[in-house]
Amino acid sequence: MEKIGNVKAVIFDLDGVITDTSSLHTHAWRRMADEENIPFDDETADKLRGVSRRKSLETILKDAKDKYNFDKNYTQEEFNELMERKNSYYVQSLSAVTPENTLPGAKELMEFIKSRGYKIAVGSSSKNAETVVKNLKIENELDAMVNGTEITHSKPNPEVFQKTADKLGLAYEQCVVVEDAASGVKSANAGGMVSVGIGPEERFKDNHGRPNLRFDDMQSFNAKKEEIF
Ligand code: B16
Ligand code: MG
Repeated sequence: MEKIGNVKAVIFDLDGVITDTSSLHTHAWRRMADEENIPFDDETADKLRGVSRRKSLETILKDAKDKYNFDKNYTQEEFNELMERKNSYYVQSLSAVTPENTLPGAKELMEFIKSRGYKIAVGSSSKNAETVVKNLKIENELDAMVNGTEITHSKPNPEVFQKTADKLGLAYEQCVVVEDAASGVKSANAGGMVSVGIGPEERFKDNHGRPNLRFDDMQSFNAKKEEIF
């Protein structure tokens, strides 16, 4: 495996890369959807990786209509209440997140990358990213972080990662982005960064979402660290 070029920092996505809060997002959406009798299947859940809260609910309702003829129209106020309800369930579940909840290989990989002199950062679409990072007790390890409250355009727009590179004081091509979402890999590619996709090959089959490197999970990425960094 080739070394990763002339890069100076690694920007990690949070949900699905450092920790498995993506399953907590899914549980929270499912709880709200069940209460509302909105059909919500696993294929739709997978599309929500890296996608903003608003865009996630739009996707759930569109899929429910297209796949299951669910045809209820919500007012803007009702739509907002559904988003808030999901968020309250998600925030409740975050109290159970501890340092034990880092994905296998993630902490070791971050420590190794730091020890090799690279900067490390987090770029997340989540407005709750600070709470997650605090609960995982990794905030002191990070050289920079950008969360969902600091961006106007969510992934696949490159804003989140470009802002992170700006905070690090680095050019975009000096940064590697590690992402579990197709939308996040697109965002890194569009931003001129090196992209690493975490997840099955089928997830990244769309041309713009094709990562420079791909691993099935963080443990496999960690196993190759000495060859790459
Ligand atoms: P919130 P990431 C993303 O985080 C999640 O993957 C996505 O499922 C979620 O909808 C989004 O954050 C917004 O989260 O509702 O907490 O603002 O993968 O970019 O770290
Ligand atoms: Mg993610």
